Amino acid sequence: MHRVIGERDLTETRLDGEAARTILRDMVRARRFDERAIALQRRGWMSGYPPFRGQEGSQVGAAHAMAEGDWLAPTYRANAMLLARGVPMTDVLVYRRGREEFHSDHDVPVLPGAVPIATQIPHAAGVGMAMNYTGADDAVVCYFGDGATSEGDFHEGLNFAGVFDAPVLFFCENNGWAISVPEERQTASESIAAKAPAYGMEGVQVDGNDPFAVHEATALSLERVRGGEPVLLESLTYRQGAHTTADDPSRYAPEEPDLPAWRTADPIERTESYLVEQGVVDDGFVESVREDAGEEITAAIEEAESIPPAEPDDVFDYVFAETPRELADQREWLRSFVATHGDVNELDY
Ligand SMILES: Cc1ncc(C[n+]2csc(CCOP(=O)(O)OP(=O)(O)O)c2C)c(N)n1
Ligand SMILES: [Mg+2]
Repeated sequence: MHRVIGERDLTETRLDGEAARTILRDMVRARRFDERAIALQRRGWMSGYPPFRGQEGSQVGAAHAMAEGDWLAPTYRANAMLLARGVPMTDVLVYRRGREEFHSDHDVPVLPGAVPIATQIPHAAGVGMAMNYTGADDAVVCYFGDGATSEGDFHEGLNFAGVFDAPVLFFCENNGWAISVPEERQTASESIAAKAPAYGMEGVQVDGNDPFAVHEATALSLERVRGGEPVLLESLTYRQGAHTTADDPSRYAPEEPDLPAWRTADPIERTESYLVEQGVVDDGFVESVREDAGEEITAAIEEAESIPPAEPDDVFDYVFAETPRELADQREWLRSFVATHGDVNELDY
């Protein structure tokens, strides 16, 4: 029913030393971004941030297996994928500060990160169906978490994609948690990949902390997808940090999770030691990438600070063509709040 692609020797993949170095570089770059973003949130620079620490191998490995024209339908957690695809750091930061549009004019095909869980899954099926109508040879990678598989949208999206042969890779990053709900409470299925045959698809599991295995599994799946056969790929990894900066996992997550070590081990340390052993990188590689990434982030923060923050009124736009009465009333209320308090951040949620 499903294959497990475990620890991959580079020789078993289509990657050469240069490609492997790029993957490790993007993992380290993403980690540095994540660390700085958390620090920025702590000093009130943005209202909330969802860290992806521990998931870099899974996200970067998958991103590098995509072709240039492939669409990504991400969530709030997929920022390492966005960065590895080529979205500038400034754009990710500006989005986190409330602006819905990208600031730069990059041409990476990516939908806005979905915060309502699983809503991007039927969207991705629709994008894939549109590709079939236009005859495009592109594919869609739909990223979602383990928790999203309990939503009706998961069923609807996979069902449509299966019936209409939409070129979509359903990339489920199983990080062990949906906020405080552990994966064993998420489903009674033997795995998430095991659900695939119910939609007429192949289901695949991959060791999500091995970026080369993820790259290989994603590349193989995308070949099938481009032939009109959607795939459900489950990447097994672990959320090392909090759900968001508003969460305290010490209240529910055990210090020693009851999962195999390969699930919870650090993907960067593992990849670095493997590549050092293979003679593909030297000892100083990670440190020098960290330094460069630090400079890149500092410049991105400066640029983001020069962009005007979102207007509170923005949250009322873009949903309805004509604003309904209740929403108009709420907008009036918010406008008068801002007029008297000077700042929306004074709101007590
Ligand atoms: C429709 C909907 N219901 C509930 C929530 C609240 N919520 C935010 S994140 C989350 C858990 C999602 O878990 P998972 O899909 O595993 O993604 P992860 O956060 O682990 O990346 C929930 C329930 C939401 N955002 N949208
Ligand atoms: Mg999860």
